[in-house]
Amino acid sequence: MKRIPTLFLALALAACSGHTLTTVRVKVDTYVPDVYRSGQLNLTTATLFLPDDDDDGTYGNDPDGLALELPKLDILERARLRTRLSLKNTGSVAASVSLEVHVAPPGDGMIYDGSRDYTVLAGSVTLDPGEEKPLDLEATLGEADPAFGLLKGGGFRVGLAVRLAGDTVNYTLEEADVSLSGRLFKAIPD
Ligand SMILES: [Ca+2]
Ligand SMILES: [Ca+2]
Repeated sequence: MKRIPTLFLALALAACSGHTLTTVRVKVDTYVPDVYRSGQLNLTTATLFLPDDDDDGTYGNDPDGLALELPKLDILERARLRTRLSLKNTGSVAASVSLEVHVAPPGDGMIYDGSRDYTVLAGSVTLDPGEEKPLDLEATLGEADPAFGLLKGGGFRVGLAVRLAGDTVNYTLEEADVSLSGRLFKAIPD
C-alpha cells in the first residue's frame, strides 16, 4: 500500500518539472557598450546596426548582429520582443526614426536584408523639431510566426536596425530584450 503514494509523488514531480514554464531572457542592449548606447543619427550616420562586434573600427555597421546560443526549449510557447529608444529631434525639420529587430540563422552574413532573416519587431515614430519622444515596441510571437522555428532551436543571430529620415536626432538605447518561454522536457511518457 505504501508504494502507491511514493510512486504518485515521483510522477507528480516529474510532471511538474516537465510542465514548468521556463523563460530565457536575453538583454540584447547589454551587448552594446555604454559609450555607444547614446549618440546622434544624422546625414552621415542615418542607419545603425546594433550590437556591433565586428571590430572594424566603426560602431553601428556590423551586418551580422549578435550570435546567441540559448538552451533549446523542447516546447517553445512564445517569444517576446521589447525595445525602447529615447529620441530627441535636434534638427530643424521633422524627422522619422524607425527600428526593426531581425533574427537570422547563425550562417546569415547580413541579417538586415530580408534574405534568410526575419523581421520580428518593427515600428517608427515622427518627431517635430525639438520634440522628445520614445520609440517603444513590443511583440509576442506564437507558433504561427515564421521565425518561431529558428528561435526554438536556440542558436540564432539578433540585431537592431535604427534608421533616420530627417536631419539630426539624438538617441539612447534604453532596452532591447528577447524572452523565450517554453518547456525543457516533452510530455512525460505513459
Ligand atoms: Ca563595426
Ligand atoms: Ca540575410
